[in-house]
Amino acid sequence: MTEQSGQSPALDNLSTESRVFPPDPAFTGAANVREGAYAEAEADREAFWAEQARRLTWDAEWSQVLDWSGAPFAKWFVGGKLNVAVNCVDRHVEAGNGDRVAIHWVGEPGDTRDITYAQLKVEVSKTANALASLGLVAGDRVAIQMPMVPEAIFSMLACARLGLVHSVVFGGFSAAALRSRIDDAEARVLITTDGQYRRGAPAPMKDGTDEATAHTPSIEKVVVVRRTGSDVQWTEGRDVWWHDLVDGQPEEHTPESFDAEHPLFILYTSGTTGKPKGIQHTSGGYLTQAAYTHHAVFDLKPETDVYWCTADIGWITGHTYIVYGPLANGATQVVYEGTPNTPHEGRHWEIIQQHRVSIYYTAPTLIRTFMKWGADIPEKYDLSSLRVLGSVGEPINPEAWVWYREHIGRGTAPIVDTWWQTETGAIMISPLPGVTKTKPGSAQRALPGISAKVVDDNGVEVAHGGGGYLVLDKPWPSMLRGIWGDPERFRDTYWSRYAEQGFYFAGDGAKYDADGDIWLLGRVDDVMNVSGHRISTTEVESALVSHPTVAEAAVVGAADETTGQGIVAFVILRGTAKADDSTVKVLRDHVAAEIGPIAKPRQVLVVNELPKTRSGKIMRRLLRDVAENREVGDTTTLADSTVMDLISSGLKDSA
Ligand code: 6R9
Repeated sequence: MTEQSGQSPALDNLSTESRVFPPDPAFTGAANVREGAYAEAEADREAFWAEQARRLTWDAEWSQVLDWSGAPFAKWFVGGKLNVAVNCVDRHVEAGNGDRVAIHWVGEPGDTRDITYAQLKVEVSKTANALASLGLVAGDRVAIQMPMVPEAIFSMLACARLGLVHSVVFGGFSAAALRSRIDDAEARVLITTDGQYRRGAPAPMKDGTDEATAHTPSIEKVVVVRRTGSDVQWTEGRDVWWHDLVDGQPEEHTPESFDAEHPLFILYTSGTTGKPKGIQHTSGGYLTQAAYTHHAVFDLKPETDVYWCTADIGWITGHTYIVYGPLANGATQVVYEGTPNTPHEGRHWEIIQQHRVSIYYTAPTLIRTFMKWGADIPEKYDLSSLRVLGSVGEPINPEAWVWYREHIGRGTAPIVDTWWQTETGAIMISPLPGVTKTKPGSAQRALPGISAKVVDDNGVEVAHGGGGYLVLDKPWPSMLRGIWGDPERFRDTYWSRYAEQGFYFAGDGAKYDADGDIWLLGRVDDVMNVSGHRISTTEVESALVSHPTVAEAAVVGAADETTGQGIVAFVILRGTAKADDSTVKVLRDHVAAEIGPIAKPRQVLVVNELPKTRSGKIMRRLLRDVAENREVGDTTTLADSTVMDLISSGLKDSA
């Protein structure tokens, strides 16, 4: 590896990427974490995590750090008691930081709201009193489908305060998707808004949730925040306005202590089958790793930094790095409601300039979009406050990494490429700013206290330079505790592939470089990654075949310059259905309605046949070749070897 300062031409090829960026000594001198942390944690992993758990305020001390006797079901900080919301809010007020801004909220139309920790305590207490007044008790599930408004964060924290289990459903998910998530978790209450701002205009929200809750027997109340002021349908006795319910509540709420393993939330994510998995997280271990990683990976200095994570609270990144990690650490952060190009393409840079944002955490798909919009846009703004840049959601290509560093980070801000999953709860693999010599495109090394390996099919660790599957070979505090209502699926999905070794199978391909640093190579299962969102091929296929004109469908993720992968669907139509543009449009819209606009296929290609093996498995590899305009690969395992010619010539005819 050569060390250089980044002038070399952008290489967009992981296998030849060799640039290395050593940390600035001045940064290293003041960094939150030292190189020695790795060895220290390695020497006694449990002692290391116990020390990190002391970042939190506990009401009762634990008697055991880790109980792994029921593996793969872990218990961390056994016997310990705490209240997660008190840790994220009250204790900062008690420590004299009540006047510190917790949230600089920026609405899409330009309205703003600064919320101090003292004000946050009042809002969360009132919301907790309101939810308790609905008869909810610890352990009950509350569904939340909301845009990025402060009330969404108040709701999550109020649930945590009462021991209610929240299930946040991304605002872009369809009524059908919301309904199945509500049913699976049997949520008693749904919190939503009348509407939401999307690209400068109000769009409906409650219309969709009404469609969902028309068929959800478990929902007793729907709490509605007024955001856009648009007209909504109202179901008397069930619907209640947030302001009617919350505004008059007492500002004091006495919190209860909950067990470290008390469930905190469920978050649904796509798996390899059509049915999303309700990933379960608990309290003490989750908050410990959220707080530690936010402190270590972003080098957070709560007194001086202004932090901004651009994720939506509907995803795990929003849970851990907008709500729980930063607030547990007493950070000041920006929360932005809208899209990055509303009202103009410099919106993010304008917000960074205005709030002097020092830590910015976003996704590769957005970085590539910024690249497309042009470097002259960020150049118009003062970005000199930025000192740490983060990336999450998918592998970042070296070209985008270098652009991010040069045009946003002025060639000096360290970039942390953070690998983790809904299931891991918090960051697992990432460089540490001030410690790691960074490499464009590599997440590099498991954090102190975390262990990850790249192994072959037999579970044997591959040599430096070799590739295979990413596994996590030691339990970690914020690991998922199961899949809601389906312990068998939990074992099957994550623990059966390397049952003998007891490894957690992450579903990602990875390789070691010559230094032993880890490079993530994308999913190895049927999960696509579109703009950092996980969508399963099966989920989209089921949506397509649910349409009366479709006989059969096969879906692949094809490389896409902006979104990482784009969804390409191959469909066989029924009988007399016509293979024309209007059918294609109908099918794309149908998928958007079934799952949500993020799952809308980039292309729908009508074909007469699909390539299958003799055992009837669709050979997606060959379809991916077609979707990516490549020479079609090895077809010898096809039941009918002429199928690919038929598909290719059929596509040419219809082009
Ligand atoms: C946090 C989050 C998880 C999947 C994961 C992997 C991909 C996330 C990555 C990355 C390479 C990174 N992924 N971060 N791949 N480098 N820095 O995104 O959770 O939505 O559950 O997705 O995303 O494929 O398995 P989630």
